Amino acid sequence: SEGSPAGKHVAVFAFPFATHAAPLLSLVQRIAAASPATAFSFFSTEKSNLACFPGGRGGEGSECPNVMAYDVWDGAPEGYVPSGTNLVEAVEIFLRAVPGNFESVLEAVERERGRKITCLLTDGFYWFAADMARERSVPWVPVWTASPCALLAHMETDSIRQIRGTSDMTLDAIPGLSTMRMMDMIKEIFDTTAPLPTMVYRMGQVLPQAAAVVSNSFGNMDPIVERELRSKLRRFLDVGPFVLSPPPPLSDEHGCIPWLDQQETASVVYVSFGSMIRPPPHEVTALVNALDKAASPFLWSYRSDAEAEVPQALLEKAAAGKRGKVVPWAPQLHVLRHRAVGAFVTHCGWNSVLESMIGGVPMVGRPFFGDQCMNARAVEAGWRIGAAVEGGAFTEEATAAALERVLAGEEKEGMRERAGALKEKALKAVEEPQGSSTKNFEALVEIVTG
Ligand code: U2F
Repeated sequence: SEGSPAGKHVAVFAFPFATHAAPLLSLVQRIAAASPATAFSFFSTEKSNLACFPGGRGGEGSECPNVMAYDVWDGAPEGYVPSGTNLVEAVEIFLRAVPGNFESVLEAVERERGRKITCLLTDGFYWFAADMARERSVPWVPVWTASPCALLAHMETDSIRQIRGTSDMTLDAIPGLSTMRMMDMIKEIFDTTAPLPTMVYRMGQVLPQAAAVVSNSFGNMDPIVERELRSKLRRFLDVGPFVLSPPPPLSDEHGCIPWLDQQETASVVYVSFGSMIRPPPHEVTALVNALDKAASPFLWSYRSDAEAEVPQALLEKAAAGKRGKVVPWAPQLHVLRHRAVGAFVTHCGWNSVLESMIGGVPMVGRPFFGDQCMNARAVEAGWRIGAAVEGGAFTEEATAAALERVLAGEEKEGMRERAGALKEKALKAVEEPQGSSTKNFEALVEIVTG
């Protein structure tokens, strides 16, 4: 046990899928560094903890000695073999085990560390933490990892469900979402039965009980959305972009940066679809042809696996004329901050959108699921720092048109200027002592450890 039972003890509940646990842990490590006397217990599944804590379990001798990792059950019955890459199935199995899996380990950890918990810091999804925190009379602080406009949509689900209209009708009646069309809404909002949609619905209902909701965004990024969230939540603390505090060290095993060094300023199209998505082959072909037509050099982070090799056409085009480079993984933040990059073809995952803003790079959006459609719409019609591919999928014509708008058309200068302005705002928010993210982080540390 770690001495004084009066000492502070923060329990952290991670969501062990997609890009959720790692950003939460990096935030926790920052809070832990600011409050060395507070104990932090980080709960996730064994698989997720192995990825997050490559050097062991944290604790004594690690970078953050006051953060320790603990495994919770992933919900899979003994001998269960996951059916390949079906993420939804794994999530649904996990959701059947909450909150019991967290509760049982939490009680054991409180005994082991000799301290009752004094705060519950969780992934934003975990609606059940509202009750757990109330029963223990401790503050609940959920962390939202996607876009603020998606968070607002979850909180406005009841109103959105009542709207009747065509798919291209805008949500004028809902402040903060008036540039969004019905077709941009997160599909889960309209599903009242499946486990994931049920989870985000409950979340939207209980978030107003939280002591504060933390967001991976920065002040004045989306003023009306922020105003609405402030009016609905007890505290809305935007402390992002998380990735700038501190920025990751450059690791460039495929030589992306030296290759970019040889390219002209704002000439290269960077292509990536995040950590989970691989567009279907016919869309890859359409994008390859559109890039060819634009005659732009390109850097493509192509996720392939045993079933889907990198398409031959892509490799040939890349080799011909040395105009393209295809890599399995790129140091994305550093790539987007490189002067040679002129556009980003993206699925509009929230981290990618933020990183593009940090680089001041306009986007071509091809969203796939979840919050991505809202993000793509905000990029095109809200911030006006990019173009969505018409029709919602890569065809040669629609992709060439979107690339043209971003790289050569008359809107190009305006897009670059607005992207540059957002970049300045993001950097000021985190880098300056009076920046909004700096101040909000101080407030967060006080709520969590004070
Ligand atoms: C889910 O998003 P993803 O994880 O699929 O995509 P992003 O939010 O854009 O995050 C991808 C991260 O991976 C990094 C990149 C981002 O930080 O810099 N990366 C890289 O470093 N190198 C590469 O070659 C490719 C990617 C979900 F699908 C979204 O809808 C949500 O918005 C998001 C946040 O909850 O999670």
